[in-house]
Amino acid sequence: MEKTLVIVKPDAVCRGYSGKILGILEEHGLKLRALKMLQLDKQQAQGFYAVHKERPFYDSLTSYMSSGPVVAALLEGDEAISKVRQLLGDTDSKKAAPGTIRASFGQNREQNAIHASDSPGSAAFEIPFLFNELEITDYDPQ
Ligand code: FUP
Repeated sequence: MEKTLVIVKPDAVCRGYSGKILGILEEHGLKLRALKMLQLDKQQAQGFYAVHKERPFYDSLTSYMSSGPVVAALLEGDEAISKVRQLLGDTDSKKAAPGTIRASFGQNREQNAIHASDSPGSAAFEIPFLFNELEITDYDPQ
């Protein structure tokens, strides 16, 4: 079983889509292991997206990600990383295939409703960035 980190971004939280988005992920067999709502400050957003620090969109992205509340979730499942990325759709919500989460709930390339780890390496960085061991549960799915 693989773990992945998703963040429902401020645009989707503020428009009331957090529950719907988490519901879609659960319906597709992803098991919720940890969940929390928080607001990142600019420095925390910069740390989370440090991999993009040389990119032209870094300042705007990290300002946006610290502009409002987010919902972070640790999900587990068979091939969870690629499965969730498929459910997300293209980075740019306007180009994402109909039915994908970003097409349904996002608005553009930056305000694209949801982040998800894109590799085992990024999941290994992102999960402990947002959750400590006490916040991660385990249970048998019914
Ligand atoms: P993704 O893995 O689909 O989230 O996309 P990327 O890793 O390419 O980009 C990271 C974040 O930067 C995305 F959520 C969207 C944002 N971004 C921009 O705001 N502008 C760009 O030109 C490219 C990405």
